[in-house]
Amino acid sequence: MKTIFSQDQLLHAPRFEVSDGRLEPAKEIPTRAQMVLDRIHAVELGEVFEPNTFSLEPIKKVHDEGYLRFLEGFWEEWLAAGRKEEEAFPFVWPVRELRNDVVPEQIDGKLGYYSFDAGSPLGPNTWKAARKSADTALTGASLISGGERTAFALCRPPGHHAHNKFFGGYCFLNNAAIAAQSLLDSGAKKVSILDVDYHHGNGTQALFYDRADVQFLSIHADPKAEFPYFLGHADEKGIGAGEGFNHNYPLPLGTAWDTWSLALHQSLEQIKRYDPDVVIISLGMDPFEEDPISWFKLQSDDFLRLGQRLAALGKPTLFVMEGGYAVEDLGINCVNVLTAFEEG
Ligand code: Q9C
Ligand code: ZN
Repeated sequence: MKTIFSQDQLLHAPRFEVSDGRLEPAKEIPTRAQMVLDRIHAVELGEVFEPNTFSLEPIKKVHDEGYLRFLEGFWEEWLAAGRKEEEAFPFVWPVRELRNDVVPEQIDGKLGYYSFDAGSPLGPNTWKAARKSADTALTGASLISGGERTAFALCRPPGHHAHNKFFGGYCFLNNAAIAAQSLLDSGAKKVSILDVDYHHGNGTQALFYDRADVQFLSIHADPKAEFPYFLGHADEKGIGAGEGFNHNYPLPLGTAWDTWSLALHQSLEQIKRYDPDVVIISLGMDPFEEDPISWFKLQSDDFLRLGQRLAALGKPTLFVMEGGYAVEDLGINCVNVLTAFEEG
């Protein structure tokens, strides 16, 4: 299997995150990608190559232009405002009765307007890394459009929590959504996105919620108990033309393969019914039992089973990396999915 990755994706290197009511060491760190790369080389999964450089056009199909301009110019603006901190945290948001139709002019106002949490600091190279991560996804999509059965976009920073105009959950650009849109623009009529990250893919869901050309399915920790808390319930089915094309499988904390795989089975049945031209897997490795911030109980061998089941769909499949924070095992688990898929 071909892997796409750029060293520029390592340039986003947050030190801290606000989580669980306090400042904690950042979890979404460059080592994650390095561990996956090391394993890819160790098992000789296949060639690893640089993403192509794309214009902003395919990214603008998914993200608001003002949002993209904000991300691109943020660090300069931060310094111009006299800030000396090495990374920037939002701390005020336009929730409920507050207005979200006027973009603030001041830097902290903008930060809050364009985000939904304080877990995803912006640093000097966040834009550069996020842009490369999106290019990695776009290159993966172009391989599939060009006739490859599969490809692995080693995206980092991840993407599935990012909405049209706000970042959060370590995500800035929604790589899987950008890839899906680009596949549609290259001739695919229907794309399914199956999100197996431990956290609900709120951004991806929202981006395609009113559309029938992208089916979204997510197996994740019940948002009543887990981040992102405010989206991902079972009754979210899509709206308008998108009604019936969104499927959430919220599961209790502590879920192991027996129950998790039932949700997987249901997702795969829905995908078969939809009969997409391409499947995108939002590949979060945080359902793993030793993940430090997650509470599912999948084991390393279960990721082989996941790869086999995905292969059985028999569809062109693009893997897009999302979360997964048990860095020691991240490479093994991730590459388990990919090797089992290839052999399946
Ligand atoms: N105790 C991804 O996996 N922290 N993002 C939640 C809850 C944020 C995860 C803390 C988790 C974001 C891509
Ligand atoms: Zn996650």
